[in-house]
Amino acid sequence: MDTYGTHHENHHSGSRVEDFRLITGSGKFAADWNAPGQLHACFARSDRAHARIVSVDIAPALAHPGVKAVFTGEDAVRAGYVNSPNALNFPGRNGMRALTPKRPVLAHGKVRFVGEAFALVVAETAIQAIDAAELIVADYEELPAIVDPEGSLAAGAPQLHDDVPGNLVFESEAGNEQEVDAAFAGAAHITRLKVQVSRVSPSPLEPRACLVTYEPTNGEYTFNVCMQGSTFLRWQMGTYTNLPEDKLNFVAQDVGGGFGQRSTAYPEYCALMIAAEATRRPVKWVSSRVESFLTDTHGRANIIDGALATDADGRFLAMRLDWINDMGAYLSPGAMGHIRNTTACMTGVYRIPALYATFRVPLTNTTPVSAYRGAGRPDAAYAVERLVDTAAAELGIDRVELRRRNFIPPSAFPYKTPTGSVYDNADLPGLLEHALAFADWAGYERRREASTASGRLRGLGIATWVENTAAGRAPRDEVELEVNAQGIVTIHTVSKSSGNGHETTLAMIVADALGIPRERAIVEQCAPHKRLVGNHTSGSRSTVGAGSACYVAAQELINTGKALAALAFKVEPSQVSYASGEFRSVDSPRFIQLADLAREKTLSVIGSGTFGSTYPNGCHIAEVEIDPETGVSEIVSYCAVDDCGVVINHAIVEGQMHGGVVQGAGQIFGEQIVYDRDTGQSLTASFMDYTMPRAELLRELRAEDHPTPSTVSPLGVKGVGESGCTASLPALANAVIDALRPLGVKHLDMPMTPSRLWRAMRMVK
Ligand code: MCN
Repeated sequence: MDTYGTHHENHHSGSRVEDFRLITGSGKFAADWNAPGQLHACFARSDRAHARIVSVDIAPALAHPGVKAVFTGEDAVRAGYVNSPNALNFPGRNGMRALTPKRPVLAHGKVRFVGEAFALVVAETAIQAIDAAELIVADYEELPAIVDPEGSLAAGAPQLHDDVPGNLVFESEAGNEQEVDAAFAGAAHITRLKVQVSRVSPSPLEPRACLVTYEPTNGEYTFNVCMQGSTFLRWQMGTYTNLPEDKLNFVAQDVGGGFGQRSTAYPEYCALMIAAEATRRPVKWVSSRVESFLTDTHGRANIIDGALATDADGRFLAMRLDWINDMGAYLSPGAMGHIRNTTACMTGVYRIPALYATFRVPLTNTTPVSAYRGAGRPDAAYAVERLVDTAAAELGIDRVELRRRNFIPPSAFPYKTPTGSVYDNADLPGLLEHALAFADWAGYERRREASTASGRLRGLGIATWVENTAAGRAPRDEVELEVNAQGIVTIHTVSKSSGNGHETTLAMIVADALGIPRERAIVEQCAPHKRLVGNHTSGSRSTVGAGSACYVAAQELINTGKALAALAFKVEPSQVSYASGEFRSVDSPRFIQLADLAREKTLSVIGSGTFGSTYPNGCHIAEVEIDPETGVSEIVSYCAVDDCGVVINHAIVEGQMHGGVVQGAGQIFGEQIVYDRDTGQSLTASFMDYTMPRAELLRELRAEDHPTPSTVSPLGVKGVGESGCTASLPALANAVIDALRPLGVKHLDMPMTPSRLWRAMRMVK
């Protein structure tokens, strides 16, 4: 019942149609695109965190062999490429509108973080461009830098932008303050916990790259770029450059990881446009890994001060969360998730009658922060689930029992949260029991004793979570189906895979709906000549949005086909039936195949719909062992039971979960971007210093489904692409703290590195 479709068992075999290409080195990534006559670009970047630019000497670079041109902030300002797009387009506290400081695509007047580009060199070869960029010297008047978001809000902090007083770009609130105050006043117990969700670098395998071609005859620009879809990028780039969106074309084939970081209109792309237009030559730029660390948007970077009020029986009465969302030196469109997504599910899977949250969004002299897989949801789940575990410890109530007591009951769905979200469907008590049995919760004590006997501390962690998926900026999702004379159905979608598996799953949805073999359905993503309305791939929305539109389009195709077949059969459309690629007349043996309808010209239909948000949820249970002598921890068991509604492809869903959980584990145990507090220099700008998770971090993930079909999608699907991150941050942190609690440790901030654990174990002794 929970498995999608029954027609083609090979769909569930685990292979993805894109995999052969990707694992045999036949993929085509952004840097693989070349255009005749192309120039190569390199950016000169700030080595100061905060400084006034007194002058920039480009003469030595211009004199360098092979250099064609050099551009600076003045060119960016002259082009008018200064309106960095922002998606915080809703009113904040007291009607406040987000302040969006200008960001010339090459820094002008001031630099505000280490790595900010202030000049662009284009040359005949990449090496010439790199060598010449090193010759560019900026004369700076250095200014004090602030890298700490709380410090940035303090009186007397260095000011980044003249038009952002107090470095505060936005302040907003959610919920009801009075209700919460009243509930806190009458509470039997109040649990307080302040947590940090560290700043991390999403680090896709493929470094950022872009080739821009300018066509002077019509003023159009074509970008070969790593992206998560063209519609969002086109809107952002149009805003940045003031150019009509129809002048901007995006072409990509394979994308080596997106994770939210490939959805942003980076200033570099617009600077390349200036160069391509000026030189009348295509311009190509491929970033280095150090540039990725310094200039690709970072993720998370939130500080959350929480309090949970309970009655004498441990029932949750109210929750208060105060958020500080560090956005780095400029506001990027991804900032929206940090407020919208966190608000959508802030009370988690619990019936908490009253909620009040405040957000302050400061700027700091650091790399801009944007969406990273989960985009606020892991942060919210982490804050809530750490609070719940802390409350259980303080109240002396078993943490499973405390959760069970406060779950939203199945009868309450669809459930409206205090912030107005409507959770479509979930079976939280059933999910919990499923996970407890799957992870052998009852047998834990034996395993802990065995660990103790071998001199290791063991911890058991649980997280029950829910997140919103499938919201989107576009008013609807459109998918076009084209049938050719061979009966091949091409699925045109504006959603774009960056590893998520669209070519397999969208084809499965259409093939299954049409009852044809999967091989006869082919996915074409972001075809430049198709200007369909729809959303890019983010917010774990492609299956709900594009996938549901695929289903609608297939129905549309069947209906159109029935009308055409009826004409041929000289009957009413209602007298035509359809199955497995064939239209039959009910009262004669005549039939027409799908391919026959496209003999003379391609048959095409558009399916569209606005489906809304769905709310996947789950229960993850992790066990860790910690070596008290070294502080090294090991994940010895990880069980995930999830409800992403109807599952289209189990292998992909499990892969998505695996990837997300490992990214969460990476953040809990090692990943963190660190800045020097005095100079604002990044101390983690390479994989020598930034601890990417290795395969050994999570040796095995055991996963099972506990589906409740979504009611917003005709397929019953919910998103899954980010759930692993949302679940694993709290599950793993709770496991580590559980191991250390007997020693008196109540909380530790991530990353829970060996040295931090080792020190914590000694401090409390
Ligand atoms: N799926 C399914 N059944 C469901 C739900 C999903 O079979 N009920 C399948 C889908 O069809 C799709 C995959 O699972 O192949 C993820 O689907 P979905 O949850 O709809 O998410 P998206 O396709 O929109 O992917 C976006 C999501 C996000 S927001 C980030 S960030 C992320 C992620 O996916 N970035 C990724 N997973 C990633 N995986 C890889 N390899 N690379 C990234 O950059």
